[in-house]
Amino acid sequence: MEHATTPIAGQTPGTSGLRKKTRIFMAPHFLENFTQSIFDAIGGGAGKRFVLGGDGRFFNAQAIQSIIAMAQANGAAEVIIGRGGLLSTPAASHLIRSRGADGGFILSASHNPGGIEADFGLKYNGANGGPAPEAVTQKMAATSAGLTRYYKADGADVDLDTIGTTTRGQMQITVVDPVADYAALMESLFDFDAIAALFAGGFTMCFDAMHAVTGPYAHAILEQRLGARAGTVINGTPLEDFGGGHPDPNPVWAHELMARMSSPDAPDFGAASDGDGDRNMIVGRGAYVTPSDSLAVLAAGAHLAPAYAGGIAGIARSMPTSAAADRVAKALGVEMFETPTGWKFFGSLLDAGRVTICGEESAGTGSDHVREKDGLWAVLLWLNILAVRKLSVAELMADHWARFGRDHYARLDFEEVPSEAAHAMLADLGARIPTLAGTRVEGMQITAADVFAYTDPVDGAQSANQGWRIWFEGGSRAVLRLSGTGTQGATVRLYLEQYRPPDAAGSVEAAQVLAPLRAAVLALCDFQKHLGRTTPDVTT
Ligand code: G16
Repeated sequence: MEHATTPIAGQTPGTSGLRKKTRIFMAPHFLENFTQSIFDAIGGGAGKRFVLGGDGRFFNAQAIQSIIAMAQANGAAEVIIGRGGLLSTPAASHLIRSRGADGGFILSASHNPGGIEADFGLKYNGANGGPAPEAVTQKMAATSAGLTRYYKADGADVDLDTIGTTTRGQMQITVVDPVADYAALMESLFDFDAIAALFAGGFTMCFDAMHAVTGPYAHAILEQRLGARAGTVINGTPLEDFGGGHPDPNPVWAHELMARMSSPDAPDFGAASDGDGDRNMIVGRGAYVTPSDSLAVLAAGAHLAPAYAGGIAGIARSMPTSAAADRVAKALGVEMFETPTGWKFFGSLLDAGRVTICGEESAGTGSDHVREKDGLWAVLLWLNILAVRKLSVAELMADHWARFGRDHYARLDFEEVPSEAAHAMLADLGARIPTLAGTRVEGMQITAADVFAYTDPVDGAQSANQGWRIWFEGGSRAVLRLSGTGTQGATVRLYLEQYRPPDAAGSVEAAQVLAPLRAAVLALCDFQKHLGRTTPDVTT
């Protein structure tokens, strides 16, 4: 049935789909407008098959019912839905690929909080299982700006809790177990016997699912299949508001896990995942592993898992991610790529077989097994490597740094700052970028500065203005960019990085190594003048 509507401004998908306050998504016609823009941008839904699921946050089930009715009215042949409306982002990516679907609708605002006063999101992934490329998201934005009608069928809600197939009009509705296919994929990649033997030998672990979507996946894979002791998974029941927390796996938001990992009876290994299951955090007993280091360790040890035993084709990392993985690529003699922030930029490299492992400083790592980052995949590869090498996390990191040196790293987040102030600060910096090389700030010499632009080596697509980069004497680097995933005001991210070779004397904390660089950049950009503060909300 055709419904008349009026365009709603501001429906421009960001780094990872459209994220807004839940109440905005719940406003009359909003979800429908954006969903119709997706159908229009992909050339309509007629005869197509779609995967559909979300992270279980507030409004998930209602939104799924609306999208089912719209898929029917747009002529779709089938929708494949996770039972209860649940699918983690990597599991959805896998289902799109394994079932040969044309694409998928994933409902999540990722690591942002859930609830009627919190956040909601919708993104569309294409037939390769990955986030829609920029050309398609731009089409969605343009379409939504001029939309005058959408199509939505009438009818009763679909039963999402019973596995099986039903029909509605011309459309088949297939409800599947959200975990089964994904668990089988993981079993095909990793040495489950070696990991099971590790647990059987007394190895202990704590996995914090943060009341988000990975709970059922982690219970099934870690506890039931691999034999980790009961209670290994904490906060394992998905809740509409994630128990009131931010399902963001970093030391600030996963404080329950961090407290356990530094207690006298800490388990051997700790990990957490986010709202939709694509991000991960790795922590050993008293040893937090930065996402950039985790990417490097996984790339260096991937050959220990059956799926990667033949070696990896190459590695890709987002620009603000540290150069730790570059050193591994060099040692392995494989290609290394530096892409803009956003998993979608890895898609063409993965599809072309140029890279096998990808990762980002924002706690995402993954491989060519799907086209999304994958939190549990990273955890299982870590377990596989630990099971083979028989080292603790701290020992493995020490071994890695002794071989490659260490890229000290920190990300400082200034959240919910007034959008105009953030843009003014960065415009001011941008205007000075061409003349910065050779100048000094706070006693530190700037050696180069630019605005990052990227040309996709496979399809030639160009992306400009992807962040500001400043290099200082001694090889340190600072990067500034605006977050594309916030839902309130602007978030300024400042990334700091300094390499120390394996033979550098003494062990020094990252904060100490990075202090002069931090002071220089805060002064250079005048955070105090523009944002009224120099202290970040979160440092990871
Ligand atoms: C999303 C993308 C990631 C990207 C991150 C950046 O993550 O999927 O590829 O690294 O955004 O976030 P920001 O722009 O805030 O720095 P997620 O987990 O939110 O989907």
